[in-house]
Amino acid sequence: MTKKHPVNEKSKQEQLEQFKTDDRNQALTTNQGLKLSEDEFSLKAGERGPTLMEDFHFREKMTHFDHERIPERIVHARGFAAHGEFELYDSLSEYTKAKFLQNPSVKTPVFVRFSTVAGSKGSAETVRDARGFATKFYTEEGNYDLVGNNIPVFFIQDAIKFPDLIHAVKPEPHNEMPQAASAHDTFWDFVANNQESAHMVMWSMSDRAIPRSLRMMEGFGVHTFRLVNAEGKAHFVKFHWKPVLGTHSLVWDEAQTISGKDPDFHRRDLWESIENGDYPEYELGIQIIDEEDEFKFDFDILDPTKLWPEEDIPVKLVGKMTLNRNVDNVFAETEQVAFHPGHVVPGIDFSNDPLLQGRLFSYTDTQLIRLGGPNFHELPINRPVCPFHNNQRDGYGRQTINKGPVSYHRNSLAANTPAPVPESEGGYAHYQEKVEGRKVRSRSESFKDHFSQATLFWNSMSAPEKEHIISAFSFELGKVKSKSVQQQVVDMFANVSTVLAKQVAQAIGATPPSGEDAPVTKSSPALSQEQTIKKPNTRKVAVIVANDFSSDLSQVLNSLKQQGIQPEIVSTTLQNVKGTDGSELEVQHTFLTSDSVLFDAVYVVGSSSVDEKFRKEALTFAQEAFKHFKPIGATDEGVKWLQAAGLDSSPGVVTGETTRFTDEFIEAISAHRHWNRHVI
Ligand code: HDE
Repeated sequence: MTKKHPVNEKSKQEQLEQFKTDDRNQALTTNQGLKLSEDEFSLKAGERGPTLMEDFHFREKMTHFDHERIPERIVHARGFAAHGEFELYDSLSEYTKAKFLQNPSVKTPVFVRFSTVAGSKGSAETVRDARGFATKFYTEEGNYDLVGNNIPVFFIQDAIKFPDLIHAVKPEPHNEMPQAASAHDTFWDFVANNQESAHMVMWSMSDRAIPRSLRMMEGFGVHTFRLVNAEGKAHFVKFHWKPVLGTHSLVWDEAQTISGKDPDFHRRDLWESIENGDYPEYELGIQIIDEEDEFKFDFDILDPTKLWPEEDIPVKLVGKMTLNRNVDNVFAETEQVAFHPGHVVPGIDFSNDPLLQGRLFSYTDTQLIRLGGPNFHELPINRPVCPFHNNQRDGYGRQTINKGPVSYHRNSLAANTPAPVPESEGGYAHYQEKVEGRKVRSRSESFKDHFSQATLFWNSMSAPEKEHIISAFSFELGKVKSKSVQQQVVDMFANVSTVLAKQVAQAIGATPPSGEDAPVTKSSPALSQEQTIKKPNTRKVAVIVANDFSSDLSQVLNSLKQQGIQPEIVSTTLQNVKGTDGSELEVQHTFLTSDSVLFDAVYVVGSSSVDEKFRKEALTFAQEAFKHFKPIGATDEGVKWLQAAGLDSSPGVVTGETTRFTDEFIEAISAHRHWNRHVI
């Protein structure tokens, strides 16, 4: 397990360790184990002559390289993952017999892969998109996968529409643009003509679609599942992950700049946090509905475009997941991990949600092409921690060497083993839901309300959140070329809110709807990020310093660090800066290599011995942070610079003129953003 230490303070020894590979100190060989005497020059007929066919080493090396890539995931291609563990708070035996949910003293190993949905494998990470949040629990009864998203509902109600949705959102096929973006005609054409998407579109136009960090976003199982206890009694359940650091977002302008400045922003943040010992934590929550209450709600609990309002059906926090180990090899682990909503353990079962039912087919199917055959369960990252035995044999990439002649069930030669075991001994038995009906291709009437919960979401947003949603629609539709599609979308979202639709219409030159919104009868405060947990720890602060800085600085920096805040020094060059008292600070970033958008806050210290260029660079940092509503601190010369630029005395701007500078700056950092600031 990694020790707690800032990345930049790693000792030489540790830095060397970082580059350690399993092959260190070994002789270079071919894959057949033949030691090689040369690896830089292919075998030639004469020094300037043609390369020879018999150069088996060249051919092996090149062939392997030529086959290094596997097909990227059709969706969720861009992902990053980490290992960790899950601990239960109290036994859930009342609801489920799943062994890993019985005993709070059991730690279940987990592997979590986060992802964006639309972009290709190399796309930027801070794009506007839903995020995948897929967790593999390696339980003693087999692997359980909770394959969720950071948005609790989905665009469509039936899996058969998934290829259409994804074709619409992916780059348009005639010119392959735009990458990793929904701001184009085909996506919005799909939305307007598939109105079940209204609720999820509200979420994806909201701040939820641009998370600050993978450590600061919620996760949702989305579908209704079933928990079944040892007596065979079932309850409907929805799963939640609640981040211990709260749910926080970027602002859109910042997200777009980060896409260029650091396309790896989210994975870097996750990786560094784990290396620093700031382990990301998420609490597992469950919402439970009794089977008898299935029809008691004004929505259908099988409809994946609906959430269960937390105020009506509380989320019970049942355990905590901690991510505490980075992967050793991204390809072997993150790329080859194969999730599947159908990987369940006894005590967890499905509902008839038609989206879930379709997913239960798709995931194995996709692994067959992506991982090249039916043996992907044998890859180390996918192997259960418990033994597994069956009569499946052979296929591409088979690793197990099955012994003996018997590979069929119902046999006498191997005493009829491996044999099924009864439910009482851990055999999985499907919940015996009574099902009857005609074979139809149609949708239940109870799935036909597409706007009530989209409106609930809108009504639950704070004023800045609403503004962000209006801007997001205006941005996305502003990029749409078809006037007809623009108008169709405005007309569609007038069903959610005429305030929203009118403002978007105004921004894109469409005809606004008439009428007013009905009075608000219901909102769900849990949907707004305004009330989320706010903590200062793990926030990154750019500290802008030059030679001759004041001697008090180390005191401020130490106080920030004590709160778990991470000050990082930014200056003109990477040479250490010296204070007036002779103390020295190591510089981690220059104005060239870094940018305000990569930090949560900016602290301008400066010094009186800097030139105009330095002062301007420092102000660019502060002005950008100001525009993005971020906390800004200033002491020493920095105070004068902010005053001259008119940036002082605004909410969230703390200057050294107050006696409680450090405390107030920490408070400002904890608040994350200062929306009441006047930004032009
Ligand atoms: Fe997926 N989805 N999905 N999905 N999904 C895949 O499986 C699919 C849906 C989700 O990090 C694919 O291994 C269908 C909802 C995540 O490896 C594929 C439908 C939710 C990941 C697939 C959905 C998800 C995937 C592509 C409509 C949230 C990434 C590669 C019925 C609850 C997992 C792969 C990872 C990946 C199919 C809808 C979450 C093609 C048919 C709803 C987090 O099988």
